[in-house]
Amino acid sequence: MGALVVIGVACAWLLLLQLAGASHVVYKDVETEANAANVPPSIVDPLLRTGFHFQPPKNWINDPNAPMYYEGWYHFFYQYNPKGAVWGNIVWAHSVSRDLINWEAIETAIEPSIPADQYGCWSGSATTLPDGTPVIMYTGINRPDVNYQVQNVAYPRNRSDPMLREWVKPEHNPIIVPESDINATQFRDPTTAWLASDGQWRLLIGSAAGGGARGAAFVYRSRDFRQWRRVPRPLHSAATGMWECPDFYPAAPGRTVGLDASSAPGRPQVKYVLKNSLDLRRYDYYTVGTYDEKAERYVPDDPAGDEHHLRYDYGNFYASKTFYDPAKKRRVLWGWANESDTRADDVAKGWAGIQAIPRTVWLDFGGKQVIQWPIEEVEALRHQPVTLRDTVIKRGEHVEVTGIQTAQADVEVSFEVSSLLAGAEPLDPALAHDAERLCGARGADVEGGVGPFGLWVLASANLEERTAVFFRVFKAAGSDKPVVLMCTDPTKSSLNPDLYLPTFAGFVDTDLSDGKISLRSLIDRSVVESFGAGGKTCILSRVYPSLAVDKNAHLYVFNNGKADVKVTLLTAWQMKKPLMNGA
Ligand code: DQQ
Repeated sequence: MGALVVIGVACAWLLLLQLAGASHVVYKDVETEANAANVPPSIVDPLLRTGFHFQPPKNWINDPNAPMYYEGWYHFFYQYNPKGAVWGNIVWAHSVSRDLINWEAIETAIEPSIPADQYGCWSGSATTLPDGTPVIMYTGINRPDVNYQVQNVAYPRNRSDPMLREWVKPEHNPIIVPESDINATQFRDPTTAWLASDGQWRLLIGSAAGGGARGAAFVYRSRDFRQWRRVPRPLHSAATGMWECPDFYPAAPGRTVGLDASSAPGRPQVKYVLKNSLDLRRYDYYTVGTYDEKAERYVPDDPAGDEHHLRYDYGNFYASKTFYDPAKKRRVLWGWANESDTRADDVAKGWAGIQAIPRTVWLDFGGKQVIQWPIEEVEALRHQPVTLRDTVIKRGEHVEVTGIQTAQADVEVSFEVSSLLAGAEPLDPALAHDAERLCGARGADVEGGVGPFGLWVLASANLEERTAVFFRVFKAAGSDKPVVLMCTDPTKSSLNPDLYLPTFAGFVDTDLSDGKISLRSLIDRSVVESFGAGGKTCILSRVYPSLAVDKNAHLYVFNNGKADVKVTLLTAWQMKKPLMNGA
């Protein structure tokens, strides 16, 4: 049987090669091209293309790079393949905006051009020097055979151009090279630098230690932004595997006002967030803790934090990066959301990857976790609001929200639940720490006590297709605190059987003491980006409906729990399309 399969595959290859030869077409990647022919029509439907999420007109994008504010303009750079819809040929594409929502694409900022980056210009960050000059530090690949990584800088050619169109790489690049005890293929993604109390710069580089077993953020120190020295011990390290794209920033618990990284060292009451993008799992994890400047160490408040794995987003969100926005005194988070269909689909679509809506981030009152909320500017896209008020949804019922098109919408809803603990289903101790498995086992259609209740978005008229975003309340043995789970269940989001449709879930840190919980979902054709309990738990999910497209997309509130749920207020807006890089 196995042999037959092998022979079959070999024959198919030969046939494809013959076909390629016969038509005198040279296919670089025969398999990809062949698979592209089998792509179901719905995937390539331009009506599944997102509209108000950041993206270029075509091709592949990944990590956000060096977001910054300069002379009245927001600058956003990103990893981009100018030649296709798969990862490769990476350059730094560059867009500018006045409001983080309407974007204009300008010249490529950084592309391979010097020995220190000739095989790749990978991720990095921007730092504003005391005289106002922005400087970019990024990872360059300088060897063809292996991904040998060094760090380079680039400066604007003309500081009086607020668009910062041209970037110059000084002769002294690379400015940081891996020492012999560092694995040079795991040494990348420099953070924004900050000025410590001793007047010297610090920055972090993502890496691995212990033969790759530990993730590590190495600290580098400099007086002049030119000569950098590594501090022997990493700022922090944990047994998780390689850390990509570290991010490290100060925040004052309970204050939505952001802090510039250079203004905070040594200030009392300031906590720090350390984020890493975990290469092994492709998720962004963070801890909250203390930065001990003298010891050059970061200590998470929760000693088990590195394993507990708080995530910015429990869905499809990676390689994120924050920046301090001096214009609005806030810290803003960008994150990349990859597609979740196949590589062949991406080739057929001609595009792959979007950025999540930028989020304002701050620390909750207790300093335990990051709270995230879509930047206020996105609200300028809202129009035609419709509302639902004081509507009780009984066991097994659903209510449609009508009056607007909801394929591109912003929905805010407040729920009220009664008989909390009495009605809640028991929490299986085996799943008590695994939100994703719990949600997989107790999905949107499995009746519970309190919940599942929430939204069906991108739903078809007869509900054959629907993506559920919902809460479910559990009662843990021996505890009088409810355990609240938030999930996105896309298992019914498309009739197309070949899609990768993972269920995403996270716990919500709330005791539901007033019985109230809120949900906001930004729906943009093939993305559903949701914020539970005012931004305590966030889930971004990519879905590709085949029926619930454009005018055929519906929105419902549902309750599959035994206990009644009241929608105290739901407001849904249609979303206008912003200027999006000419797309
Ligand atoms: N993507 C970049 C790397 C980074 C990874 C390359 C994370 O610099 O580590 O495109 O997605």
